[in-house]
Amino acid sequence: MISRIDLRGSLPGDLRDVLPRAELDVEAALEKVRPICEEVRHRGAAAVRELTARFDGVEVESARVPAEAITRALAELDPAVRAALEESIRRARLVHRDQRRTDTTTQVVPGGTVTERWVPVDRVGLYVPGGRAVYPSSVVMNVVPAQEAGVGSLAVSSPAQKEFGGLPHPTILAACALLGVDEVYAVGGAQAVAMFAYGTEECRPVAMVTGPGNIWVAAAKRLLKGRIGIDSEAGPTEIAILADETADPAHVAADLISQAEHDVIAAAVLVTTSPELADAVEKELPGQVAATRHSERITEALAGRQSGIVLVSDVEDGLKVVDAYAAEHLEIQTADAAAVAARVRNAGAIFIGPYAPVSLGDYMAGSNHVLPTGGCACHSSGLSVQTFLRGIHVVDYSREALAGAAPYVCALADAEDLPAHGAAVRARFDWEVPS
Ligand code: HSO
Ligand code: ZN
Repeated sequence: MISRIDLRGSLPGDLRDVLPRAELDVEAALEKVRPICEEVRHRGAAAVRELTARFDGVEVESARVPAEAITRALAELDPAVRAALEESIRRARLVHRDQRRTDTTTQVVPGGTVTERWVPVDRVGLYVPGGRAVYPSSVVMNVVPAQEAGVGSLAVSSPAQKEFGGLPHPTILAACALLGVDEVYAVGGAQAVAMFAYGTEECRPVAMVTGPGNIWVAAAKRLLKGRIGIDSEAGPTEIAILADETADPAHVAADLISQAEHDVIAAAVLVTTSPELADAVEKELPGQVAATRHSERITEALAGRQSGIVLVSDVEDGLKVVDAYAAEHLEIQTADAAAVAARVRNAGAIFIGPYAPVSLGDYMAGSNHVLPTGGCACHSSGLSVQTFLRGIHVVDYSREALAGAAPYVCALADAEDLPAHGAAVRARFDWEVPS
């Protein structure tokens, strides 16, 4: 059901070559997505409507979801789901509120200061997928940091669903209502990203698009990046678990299965120092998989070459392996888990010990579940308030402070053969500053 890689003994030079990982070829989708974006750019709302009819099989008069539909979706939401979403929002707000930045002012020299002023992005478009994966929790995880950052204008777009009369999925609408988002569009795929980037008669252009999506959405974001800011590209979800003999195999198996549930290309990787645990987890998997609803999808994900059990000699080597893998989610289920976790360098999020499964983080820990995948955790972080802020450097120098800097500016400008740079400084002193 799941393959094994034995790395006991010495570790290979480049661990990334031997570790399981799926690849998503976004590049190949770019050419298909380009004409779609061009259509929206040149023909606006009419093109969006036609593309919705073509790709989603729904004729809609307007892409904008009426306010009554959003209110109705909330009124009809299952009370248990409503309570859970409210609690998820509350916890996420607590964490993200604490991420707010305060401006810093540094006095570089007397009379010369640099302030870093944090300014939220003015307007953000959030894409919410609507196919097999309808995740109101992802609406929470995108909207909360944007709101806590102070983003003034937030629009959501999610595919028009035939079975819901051309509206996005009602749980998505209800989540928007709970979060106070009233600008929602029933548009999916690349055309949604293009609508946000270029704007249409119905939707003002945004400065930034975030949110997960399929390969077409990822390709459109890559194509339009620069015109708009984007979050990092979301690939298939991943869980890595670093465990020793103290871990409970039933928990380890359940956690691997929980993320394999997302997709046939989701990755579940166990890195363990204990062959006995590896055996026990392998024994657990079939029964647990058989007992769950999406067993087919999970079986394919676990059997895929992106998943596996990696045996290592000790926790030291285990840390090297998980750092090389740089998982989106990393659970540490070892003795002294907090101390081991503190030594991890690369992971989107770390879950410590037996009572912090990834599914807690998916919904209710307060942490964000939009995290770097595909090894990007070695250079990027998950979504946070910071994602929606820009740090503007504000430079304030007096005449005296500039006079002190002038010779240095001139020397470096000359060294770079840019004498006009130096001249711009000297002009302020009637050439009294020596060059
Ligand atoms: N594990 C996913 C997020 C999610 N799980 C949404 C359930 N719903 C990526 O972090
Ligand atoms: Zn999940």
